Amino acid sequence: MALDKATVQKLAERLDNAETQRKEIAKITDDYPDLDWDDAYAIQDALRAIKVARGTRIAGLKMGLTSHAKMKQMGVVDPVRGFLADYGQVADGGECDTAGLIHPKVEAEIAFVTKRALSGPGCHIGAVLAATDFVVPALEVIDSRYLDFKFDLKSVIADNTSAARYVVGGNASNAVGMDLKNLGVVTEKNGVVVATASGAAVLGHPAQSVAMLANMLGARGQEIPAGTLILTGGVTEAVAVVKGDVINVRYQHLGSVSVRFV
Ligand code: 0L1
Ligand code: MG
Repeated sequence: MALDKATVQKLAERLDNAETQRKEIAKITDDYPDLDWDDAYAIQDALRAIKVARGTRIAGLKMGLTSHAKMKQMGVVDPVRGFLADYGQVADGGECDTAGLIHPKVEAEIAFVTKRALSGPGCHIGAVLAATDFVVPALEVIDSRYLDFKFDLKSVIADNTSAARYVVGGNASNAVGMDLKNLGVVTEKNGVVVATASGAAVLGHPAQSVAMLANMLGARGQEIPAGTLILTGGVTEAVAVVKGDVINVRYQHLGSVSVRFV
């Protein structure tokens, strides 16, 4: 690690303040260009600890930048992982208050819920499908705390991968027997189709994203616990939204999820 504990804590507090005060900040690597991967995840862990100490419950885990469309959009080359906070939940068909966000964007995601713990290294799609309780349609509202939504990979890891809000649909389906790779996804904004993709956009198969998460955690001696909700990453590039927009995402076989921005 390039950073000491006090600096990690200071940067986590800076990011937490940016989120709670809805203020864009310069990306962390502007001030700390030597930040390494361990530092980036240590800042994310410290950010999580700050929130938990304040009473936040961790509601799930997420993978980000798992599709080529997203990687290209953000100019990065590797997937990242983060956590979902309880206060980020928005009901399906509900309202998302833009007053609490800086520059929100929406991405359609396929979510998994585990029934058994998953650990790496060596976790693969087969192990993920065997340990999956069900899959559900979801969408994530991401909101970078960085100026103009611009960052590098290490800065965005520290910023909990831009996690902000999420909507999970209630139509649970068995992953076994479901062709998740060829499952079509259509995102509509204000009734107009703005993005389309299939499940394969996420690392070839969305279960591969869960396997990658288990392997990333396994490298740090951690696992995905049973009963964990996991967002596997946007299947398409993210769509910018403002107050008044309505997003509806339709998933072949899985149902749909929607949210209105107010
Ligand atoms: O969930 C995501 O794919 C977001 C990862 C972080 C990059 C971004 O903010 O687009
Ligand atoms: Mg996402």
